Amino acid sequence: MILDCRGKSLDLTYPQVMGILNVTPDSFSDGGQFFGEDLALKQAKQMVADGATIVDVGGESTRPGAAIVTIEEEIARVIPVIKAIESEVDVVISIDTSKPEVMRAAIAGGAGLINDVQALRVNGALDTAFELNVPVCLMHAQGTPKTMQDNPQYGDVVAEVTNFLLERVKICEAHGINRDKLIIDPGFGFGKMAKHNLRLMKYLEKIVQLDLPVLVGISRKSIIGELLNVSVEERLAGSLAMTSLAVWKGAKLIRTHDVRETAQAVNLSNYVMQVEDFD
Ligand code: 8Y7
Repeated sequence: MILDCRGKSLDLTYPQVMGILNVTPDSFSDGGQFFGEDLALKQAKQMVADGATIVDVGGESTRPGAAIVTIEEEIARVIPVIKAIESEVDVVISIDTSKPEVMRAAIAGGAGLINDVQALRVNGALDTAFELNVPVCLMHAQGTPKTMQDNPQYGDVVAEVTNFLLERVKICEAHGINRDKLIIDPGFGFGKMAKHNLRLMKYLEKIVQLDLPVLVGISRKSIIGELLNVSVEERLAGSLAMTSLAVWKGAKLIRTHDVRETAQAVNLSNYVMQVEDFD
């Protein structure tokens, strides 16, 4: 399956690695480290050298309790970075935003994919995504970043997340967005307790069975810290373990801070999956 990202094609026959490039001064695990154009460009180049085929540029922190960012501020943060990457690096640029205005500016600046943790639920986002005609990742989230981890409740988390994604896919299609433009994501950590995240991973094939490419973002997330009792700097091994499971279950995109190590885990998992039983 080939995704057309505004002239750059993304081959999802094999799982691909999406590198995280936060251009926020307050990001959760790399707070401010890559704030600024030069550092961002350097980081993007390194991620591509390490095996990323997508760079996910985000200017609004989605961590619980993060400050609200205005449209103007978000555009001012991400557009110079997107333009710099577009002119110097051969990679699909993804824009991590829920704001239609930021989507427009980012795609005009050279991004080829929209990563929306709100699954196009913000006013005007559906129409904007249709007009821009680029692939969109629809992610499940319960609640808003500010309060989502307070006390998330589910009956059957796998069924509820699956139904939500199915519903968003139908709404996108009703708005003219072609199915071949859609990626789906269970949204690990977005309004989910450890037990919900674990269940979603165990039954990830239920989401894969919707027959759309599945993206998984679990890199350094608090579920790993909670279950292994490790700080954010010590979550790489746990993140890689979860990556291998996700790939084994059929995920086609892995979003990560640690591209080199994740690409190795993805490749090795993929080697196992490629084994022919009679050779
Ligand atoms: C995800 C994401 C974040 C994820 C997708 C973090 C922007 C929190 N997580 N996008 N964004 N999926 N598609 O810890 O899981 O990276 S932000």
